Amino acid sequence: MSRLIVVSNRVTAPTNQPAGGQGGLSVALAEALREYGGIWFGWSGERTLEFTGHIDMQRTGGITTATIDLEEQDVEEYYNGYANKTLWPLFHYRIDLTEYDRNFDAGYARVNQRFADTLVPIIEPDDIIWVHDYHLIPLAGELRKRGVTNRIGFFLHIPWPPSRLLATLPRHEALVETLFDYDLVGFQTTEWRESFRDHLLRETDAVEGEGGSITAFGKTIATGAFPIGIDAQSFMEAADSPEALVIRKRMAESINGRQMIVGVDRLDYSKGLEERFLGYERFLADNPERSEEVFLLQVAPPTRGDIGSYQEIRSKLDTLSGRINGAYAEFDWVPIRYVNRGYPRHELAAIYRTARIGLVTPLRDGMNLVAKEYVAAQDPANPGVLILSRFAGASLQLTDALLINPYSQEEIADAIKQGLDMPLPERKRRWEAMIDGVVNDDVVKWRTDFVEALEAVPERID
Ligand code: GDG
Repeated sequence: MSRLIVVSNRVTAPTNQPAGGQGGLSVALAEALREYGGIWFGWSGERTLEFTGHIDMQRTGGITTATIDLEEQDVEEYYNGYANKTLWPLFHYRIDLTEYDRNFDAGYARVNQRFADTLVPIIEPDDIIWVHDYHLIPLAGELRKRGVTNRIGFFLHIPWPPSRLLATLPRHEALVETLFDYDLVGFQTTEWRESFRDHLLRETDAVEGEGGSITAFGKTIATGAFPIGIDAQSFMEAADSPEALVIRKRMAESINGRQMIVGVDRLDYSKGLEERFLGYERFLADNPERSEEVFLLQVAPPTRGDIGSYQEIRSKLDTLSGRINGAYAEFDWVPIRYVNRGYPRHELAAIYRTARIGLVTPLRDGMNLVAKEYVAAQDPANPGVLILSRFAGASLQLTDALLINPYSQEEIADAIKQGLDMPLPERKRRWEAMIDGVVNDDVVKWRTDFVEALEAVPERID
């Protein structure tokens, strides 16, 4: 049987602690890696003065991780630069925030070469390699240059942008072409896959074949949509765990009979937090007689704090939450509880369970796992209401949520009102229509479907 090698920017292997703050992704990948006797390869998160190429191999939580340190300049140009100042905003349709800088290109290419140089000696002939996300698009090309003929798959966790936006990226042709060094390129939804295909049909002489295959640049690759899911079972159990019950009791006391609306997001401009606060303010302004019945708990742990656009959104939200609270609060009530830190997963599950409304309003999102976690954490006898942006990949699956356009404050405000007033039978009907998908299309199914599709790709002939 072949081994699986997973490659991602950061390695987030599960620890041995059972109640750790682990994400579903790392748990699901770790499980696959254990089954396949595989390795998880990536950046350690550590910075060194000079790149050494030393690989730190460890057995953690039953799997093998292989990590390398990067130079300060690598982190600046590759991670903070090309990945998060160029590709992330561009792929989330924010060309206003996209920085185009040749030094970033150089750093991105260099780090992908470094990944390839250090990975090649570890690869055995039968291994299959699964590369994750926008940080590592050129990795297959670099591996091919070094003679690697193994099967290599790529999964993009974020959207694929419209062709006209991608065309603003200098040397986008080379970035797209290098995806043809993979055997399989997977997207979260058919929408992003079609966007990729449309770009190829517009800009190249690509031909679409059977079952999602595309031929261009003299090579044929398989493509497909593989919607990522959550570890639903363990999330449902987390919401009912004794630790969660303690939190739920504490929350119930603090809520004091009010209805809670919850948002949980990394503090990222793609998540539509500003629009969410403004939409909620509109609800307060439109419904003064109701406003003290509710409050919004927004959990937003900061990320990518070295980057200017992240510092700006953080300071905007500080100002906005302060202004709204200043304008509407009473001596015994504040409309927004805004928290800039993360919670352990079981506490998060307890928070979702307690919230009458899950408010998920990204301006653009590859999938959005918070929406699925909110659904999984609900009490079947008394489920809450999910309000979900049409521009999240998850909206293609969670069609029984209240789907809104996050750019419209009115739509957010109206949906909040509708969610608060929604009778129990309708809440149950909508929740029941969503929960089966969340449970069945879980993170294990995503991983199995991808790996099976990669194994099924015919041998390359180039
Ligand atoms: C990218 C794509 C795609 C958040 N706050 C806390 C916390 N979280 C966890 C959530 C959820 C995860 O982080 C966030 O996942 P999302 O999917 O919502 O968004 P991104 O981080 O942008 O993820 C996205 C995803 O990749 C997977 O492919 O869905 O579209 O952008 O699991 O629960 N977890 C804990 N405490 C927090 O305070 N423990």
